[in-house]
Amino acid sequence: MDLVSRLLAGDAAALARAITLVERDRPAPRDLVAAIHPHTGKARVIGVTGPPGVGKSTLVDQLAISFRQTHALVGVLAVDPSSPFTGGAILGDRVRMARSSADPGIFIRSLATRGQLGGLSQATGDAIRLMDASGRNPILVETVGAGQAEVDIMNHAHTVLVVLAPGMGDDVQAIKAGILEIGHVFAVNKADRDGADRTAAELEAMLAMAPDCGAGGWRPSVIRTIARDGRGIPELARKLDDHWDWRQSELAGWRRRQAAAELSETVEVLVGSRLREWAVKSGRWEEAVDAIVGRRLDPHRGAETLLSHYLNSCPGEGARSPTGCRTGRRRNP
Ligand SMILES: Nc1nc2c(ncn2[C@@H]2O[C@H](COP(=O)(O)OP(=O)(O)OP(=O)(O)O)[C@@H](O)[C@H]2O)c(=O)[nH]1
Ligand SMILES: [Mg+2]
Repeated sequence: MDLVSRLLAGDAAALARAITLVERDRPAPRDLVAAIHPHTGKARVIGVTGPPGVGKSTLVDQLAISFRQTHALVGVLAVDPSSPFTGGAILGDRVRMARSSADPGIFIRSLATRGQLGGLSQATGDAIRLMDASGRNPILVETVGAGQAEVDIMNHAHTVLVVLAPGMGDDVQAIKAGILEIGHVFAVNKADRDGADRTAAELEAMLAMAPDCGAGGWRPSVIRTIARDGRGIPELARKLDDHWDWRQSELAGWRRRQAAAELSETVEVLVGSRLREWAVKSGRWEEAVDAIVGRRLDPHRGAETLLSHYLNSCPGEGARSPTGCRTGRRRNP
């Protein structure tokens, strides 16, 4: 049986192999992604994010075990935008996801930065699709805070769980506003430590100030957990279920927003890389760099100039013959 059929049948080795392909090869192996796409859209995706070391992996381990009581196959994806190597992430998360690792019904995988950050979010989307097509549901996606990259990655999730812990140096206000805006459910983990009540109270106060999401809007709530011994996990799982139930009421809208965000990201990466490739091969890249260094051109005008040269000289065949198109047909005026 070929890779796609084995993957669709739920085979874990085929899934692992396919994820390696979408992680390693950017742009993604298009035939693979195209073949599985019709079989996706079934899984519930839960994003888990927050500052380093707050206990995200320990919490994901607990949640995965908890979901296994009602689901045959669960997926876990640990995405690390900060490290260029997968090794560390896999090792660390395997240790902290000890119980899940021992359960063959839970598929765990790490993804790390290969090249551009935008590429990582795309690879995350592809890895989620592969897990979805192979019957993993729900899929838990952990990512560690790195600004825009993590926000992009969390776009793939129906529900975003933000994890904080007491004693993270300062107080909740020190945390970037961006991370609070994307959260639907908040966990104050390490509730066994001093300061958990204060962290939770500050968080609740900040969330209370945030504008309501409108009629039928979802109000984020704060759950205290001790991931290390499982306390608070049933309450957290219930709150995640509540959000999933709420999400059903506007699932079609969410799907369109998610698809548009992913298409937009893909277009940016695709067009950017094609333009750069053409400019380098045609020598215009070096010309533009020289002009910027010589103060004859600013970077914005430089990019615009490259784009207009590209559009004028490459009638739809930029990728196939990046240099040959200079003598090719002119684009329709
Ligand atoms: N005291 C206490 N320690 C915890 C709790 N949950 C996790 N830890 C510990 O906190 C440390 C970090 O846990 P992880 O689950 O790896 O945290 P993480 O957020 O996934 O870390 P990164 O992925 O590296 O950002 C580990 O030593 C855990 O054992 C908890 O509820 N209480
Ligand atoms: Mg972790």
